[in-house]
Amino acid sequence: MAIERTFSMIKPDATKRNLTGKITAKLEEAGLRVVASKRVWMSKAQAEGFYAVHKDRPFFGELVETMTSGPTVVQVLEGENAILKNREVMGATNPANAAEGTIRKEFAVSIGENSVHGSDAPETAAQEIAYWFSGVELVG
Ligand code: DAT
Ligand code: MG
Repeated sequence: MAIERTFSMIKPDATKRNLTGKITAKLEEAGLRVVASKRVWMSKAQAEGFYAVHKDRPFFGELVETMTSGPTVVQVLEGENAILKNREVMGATNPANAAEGTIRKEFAVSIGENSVHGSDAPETAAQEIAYWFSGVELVG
């Protein structure tokens, strides 16, 4: 399996509870390397643009409100099979369905406040990395 890069975000519900270090440790323990990281308090326009794929979903307003309610930490992760590996470490979208040992099982509050985001495919990973980072910010 090739070395991949994926986009990860530690959401406001988690930064507010000071969980950035614990969540990053879980990603690193899974073999993912943080090659870029910064703290961003998203504007409404940035959140709407980032989650544009969900704009017609009933939860979109709540999603944008939640994502702009505090700082996030946006990261690029690198490793073998990084996209799938990150999704595995994150756990299911709804923490009630998340497997033991996953970030969402351990830390998420609800389906809307589920602590982390992770790209779901190579195309979205490339788009999401480019949305938040320029090439010179990626330090492998
Ligand atoms: P994931 O974050 O696991 O990729 P997704 O892409 O389906 O999940 O949805 C994006 C985010 O939108 C999700 O992390 C939390 C929010 N969300 C999804 N379904 C929701 C729902 N039924 N109610 C409230 N928020 C929801
Ligand atoms: Mg998604």
